[in-house]
Amino acid sequence: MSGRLSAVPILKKLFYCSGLLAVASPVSAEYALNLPEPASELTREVYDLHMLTAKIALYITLIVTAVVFYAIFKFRKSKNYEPDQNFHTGKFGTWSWVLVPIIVLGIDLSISAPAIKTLHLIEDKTEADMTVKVIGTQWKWIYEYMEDDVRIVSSMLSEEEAEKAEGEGYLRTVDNPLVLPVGKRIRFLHTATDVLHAWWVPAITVKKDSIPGYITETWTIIDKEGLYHGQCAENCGRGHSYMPIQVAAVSQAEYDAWLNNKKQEQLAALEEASSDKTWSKDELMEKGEAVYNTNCLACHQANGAGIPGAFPALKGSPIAAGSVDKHIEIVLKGVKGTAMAPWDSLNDFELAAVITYERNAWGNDTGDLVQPAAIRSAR
Ligand code: HEC
Ligand SMILES: [Cu+2]
Repeated sequence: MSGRLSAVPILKKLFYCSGLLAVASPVSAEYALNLPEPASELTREVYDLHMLTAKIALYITLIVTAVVFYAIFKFRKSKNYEPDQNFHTGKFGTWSWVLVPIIVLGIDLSISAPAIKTLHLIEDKTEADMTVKVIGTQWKWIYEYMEDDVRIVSSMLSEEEAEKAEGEGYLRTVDNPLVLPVGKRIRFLHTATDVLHAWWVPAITVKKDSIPGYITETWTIIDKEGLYHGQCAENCGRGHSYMPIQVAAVSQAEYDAWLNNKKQEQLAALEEASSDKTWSKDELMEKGEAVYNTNCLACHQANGAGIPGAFPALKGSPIAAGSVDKHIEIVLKGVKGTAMAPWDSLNDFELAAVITYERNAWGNDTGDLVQPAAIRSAR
């Protein structure tokens, strides 16, 4: 082994570490040394404030370090330096007690003046062009476009899906990004269904906690098209690190087309769900698996085995492989006081499908098919 350390791998590691600190991602080199580039007036203010304080802190560190090293060198013991016991009574000694606090206060004020301006901007309640309700829920995001009655669920892609999806990779990619138009004033209303979450997309807006039962508010006007990334920023349980955020900022025309498309899709899904059609086993199982993967997998796991002590197994469960009525009831109404929430926001078809799936997957070979009509009458 050579005794010399090669500097390159170490520098590389340091480089990645600084990137990790900045946005928890070693993959995007453009973020590696600083916060993400701001894409709105608001975040530019926050960014500038960060740069200002970082610069001031850097200068102070350099000055203090220089003084310390100078003192260590100049007044070292080998020179027989005699400490001045009356420093505090001299002119410089006396005035330094006044001057130092004045300098510190001056620095504080020169930071607080722009900070107050930024805080005012953050709390600016000018009327918005559109409102998006952002709901944190274990462990995904739900977005409701308040004016348009459009609702999307945004879940992280699994490792193999993310590899196929091309782009940002595992832990950074979701199935449905939040699509927003550029140049419009957007109001975000934050809330949560279970525990504290925090919707944090540093390039476009500030971070605010999502609190169950409360509404908090942020806003932005995005000024550049692009794909912006974020993360849940409030430790919300074991799936906390699996709540990435993707925001796709697009032109107004693209946004309108997307919204229209979504509306039609939702209308079609609603029609499908409320039709009296009898579905085949294959159709129910296919839809059921998709509904399960988006909504239930985080707790009951892909193999239906749950997590012992926290989330019950559905494979061989006395309910999922037992009485159909009991199964429908527990999924529709949830179990009070546990993490099992009511799933009545899913439509009849989705519920029928996921219940059929649970009753026939992982060796639960009940052969039962549940049709949307059964869900409708149980609601
Ligand atoms: C946040 C975690 C979580 C999610 C997500 C979740 N469940 Fe549950 N589920 C639980 C817990 C906890 C229980 C046990 C409740 C109790 O104590 O009776 C449970 C119980 C059940 C049971 C009864 C099993 C038994 O043997 O007691 C069924 C069936 C079930 N869930 C279906 C679903 C379906 C369908 C979905 C998705 C639409 C889902 N769950 C999503 C946490 C979850
Ligand atoms: Cu969270």
